[in-house]
Amino acid sequence: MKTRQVYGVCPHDCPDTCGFITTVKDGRAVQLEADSQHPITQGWLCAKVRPYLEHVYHPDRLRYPMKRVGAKGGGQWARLSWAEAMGEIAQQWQKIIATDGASAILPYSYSGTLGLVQMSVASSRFWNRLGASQLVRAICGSAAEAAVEATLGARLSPAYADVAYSRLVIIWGHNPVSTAPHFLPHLTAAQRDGCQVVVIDPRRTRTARGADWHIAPLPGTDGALALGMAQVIVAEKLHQPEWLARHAVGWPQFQARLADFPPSRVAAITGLKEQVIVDLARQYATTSPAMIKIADGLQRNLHGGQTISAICALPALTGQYGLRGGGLAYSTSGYLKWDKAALHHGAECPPLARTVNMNRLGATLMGEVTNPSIKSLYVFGANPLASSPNAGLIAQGLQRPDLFTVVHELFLTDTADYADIVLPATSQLEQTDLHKAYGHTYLAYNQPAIAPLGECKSNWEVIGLLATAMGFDEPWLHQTADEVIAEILTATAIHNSAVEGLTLDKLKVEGAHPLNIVVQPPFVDFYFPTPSGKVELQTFAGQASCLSKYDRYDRQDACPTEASLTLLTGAAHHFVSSSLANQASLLAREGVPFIEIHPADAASRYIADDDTVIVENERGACRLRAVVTDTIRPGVVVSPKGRWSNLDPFAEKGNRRNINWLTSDALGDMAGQSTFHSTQVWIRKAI
Ligand SMILES: Nc1nc2c(c(=O)[nH]1)N[C@H]1C(S)=C(S)[C@@H](COP(=O)(O)OP(=O)(O)OC[C@H]3O[C@@H](n4cnc5c(=O)[nH]c(N)nc54)[C@H](O)[C@@H]3O)O[C@H]1N2
Ligand SMILES: Nc1nc2c(c(=O)[nH]1)N[C@H]1C(S)=C(S)[C@@H](COP(=O)(O)OP(=O)(O)OC[C@H]3O[C@@H](n4cnc5c(=O)[nH]c(N)nc54)[C@H](O)[C@@H]3O)O[C@H]1N2
Ligand code: SF4
Ligand SMILES: [Mo]
Repeated sequence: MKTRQVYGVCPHDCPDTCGFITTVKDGRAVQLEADSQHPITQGWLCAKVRPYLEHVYHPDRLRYPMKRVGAKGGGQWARLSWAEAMGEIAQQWQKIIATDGASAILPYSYSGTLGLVQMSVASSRFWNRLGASQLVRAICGSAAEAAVEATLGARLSPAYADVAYSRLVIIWGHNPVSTAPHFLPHLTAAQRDGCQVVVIDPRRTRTARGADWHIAPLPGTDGALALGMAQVIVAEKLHQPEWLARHAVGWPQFQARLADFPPSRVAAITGLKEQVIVDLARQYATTSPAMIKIADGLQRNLHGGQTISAICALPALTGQYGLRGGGLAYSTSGYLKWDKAALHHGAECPPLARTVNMNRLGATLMGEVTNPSIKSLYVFGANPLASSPNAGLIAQGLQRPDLFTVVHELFLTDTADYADIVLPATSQLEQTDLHKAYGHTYLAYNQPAIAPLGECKSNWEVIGLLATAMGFDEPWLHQTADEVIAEILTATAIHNSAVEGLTLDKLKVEGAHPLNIVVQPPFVDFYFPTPSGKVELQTFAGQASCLSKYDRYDRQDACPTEASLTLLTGAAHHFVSSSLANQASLLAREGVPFIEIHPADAASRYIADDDTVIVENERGACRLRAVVTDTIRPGVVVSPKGRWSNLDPFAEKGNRRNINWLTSDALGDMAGQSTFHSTQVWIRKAI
């Protein structure tokens, strides 16, 4: 018997990007364990990924290409060879290109894997060469990314371990116990050493349960809360005018805005007591180092951009940027930007085609996008019918008889159900990739541990086949994954010292490798890579910012009307978006799809714990199990994202839905941001 151990990387959309080691016996993966040497993973994996082999060897894995027979969504399939599948796709696309042009083809991909090859390169090169519509990738954190980059110049973030220096941590609209678990040991150690932890979240999350102080504002009002804090800090002269004069621009304009945000008004907007706003402002301004830690759930609303830009101003006000244990912790993505020319080969492609915002998929398919309208959709590494907003409209779009849909997937997901052709995808154990992280600064190579199951192929292999089928012979569409990695590493090293010396050969040798980062903690040299070299508290060209008028805070979408409730749909503890949400052991732990409701809101609707309820609004309706709990503030209901409607236990009631049948597909105030959390719903007991 031959046994070997193979280093791999968790591909999921999670800032921790853990290292794991797979034991392979006679070609079969028999054990998957955390890499005990990985500085972030530290020998343990989260509850979601511990049973990863159940995911890899799930009996429902797709193993060969298939073609729809019968009606769309009818569940009838016929097996195809890869050659037949490619032939059919190329034939359909040639026809579409001849009549409508290549921009009638829309590739839709997102976060199934975060790898350099299987995500970034597979979603750009070929599609640019084809001239397909460009997908605006704004479903997750585009407003925060834009606001942080405009204010600070780059997404740079302290190491998890730096929290050991913090005396105060404000975890703002972020739930790291579920969504960044390897931050937690550092946080609890700091807390044991006397660091105060404040969590700001409309619900008492797993993270809030461990905090010293939990503050629960109305959703979507955090920008006003930040400006209210700033108003108190300045009124009480707790700010750092010299720091601001030296290291910030836009301070006079920012200060002028604060007159609109006295605690009395902010209390009315946020639903918090005035004293809470004043106390929080004082504690923040008088404790140092003080870290504000955010992620993306906080900004998935109509004013996400304004919110994050107001929050980014606070560490400038108090001179916290550049202090170890202070400043803003958001994302480490800015330490390593891959060389764009090597990534995309854009200069060798036709001019980029028009853009389509992924949050508007349903509307796009149903007529919002014309000249040409979308005639073919190619989905990979994404499950839009389960994970994208206003899913009912997406379902309608996917049923259009004139839409040719191809889905490259590991499973027959909600989206794959409506495909014309389904292609089987490899799991992370069956493919090669390179992973940087957005929560830390280690780079790691994912070795394939086992041969592809059945006829499964990786995203990049399929791109090569599609390129051949379409007659594209550019060598950069036909490299191996290793060749892609080597090319991009070499090109990037020329202008980014972070990867200096990190060659493919070196990366292939066991585990994670640290990037060469000289400026730590971020901004310790007070250089901010903005146009001015300073923190920019400005109105960003044509976009919302902390200097915009907060007219929208005047109680529109943020606050429920008397009968409606604001719906929050953040991360489920046991899934990553809809990935893994078909795995029996994880489904058992997460339970029947549920919605949490405050006892007062439940009582006034005659809803008892465990009742089946109908949640509805103008976009759609969905059946869920009610969980009556005081862990959320009145006026707000919570139902975690990720459920597959094709596994809906209420399906026999004609449901076959998930919560995204109700969520908003409006765009936010910055960077085309999704607005899942700007959703109002009504709830009644199902009879
Ligand atoms: N277990 C698990 N981990 C995940 C994921 C998952 O699905 N499951 N998803 C991954 C992905 S794709 C991402 S982007 C990250 C997201 O990571 P997080 O941002 O930490 O996760 P979310 O649950 O989306 O949002 C965090 C919190 O924001 C709160 N919130 C929502 N609106 C508001 C608001 O207006 N104000 C305030 N103060 N709080 C608000 C929600 O109640 C929620 O508890 O997590 C990643 N990790
Ligand atoms: N209601 C609500 N919905 C949300 C959110 C919310 O807060 N509320 N959050 C949003 C956020 S933050 C995000 S990031 C999105 C995520 O949305 P998506 O990016 O659509 O992520 P998933 O739903 O996990 O679907 C990923 C799919 O990729 C497949 N996959 C995995 N690896 C591979 C691979 O190597 N190749 C191929 N071809 N397929 C692969 C998986 O099987 C899975 O079906 O969801 C969003 N949805
Ligand atoms: S989901 Fe996150 S915490 Fe879990 S194994 Fe993957 S990277 Fe680590
Ligand atoms: Mo996300």
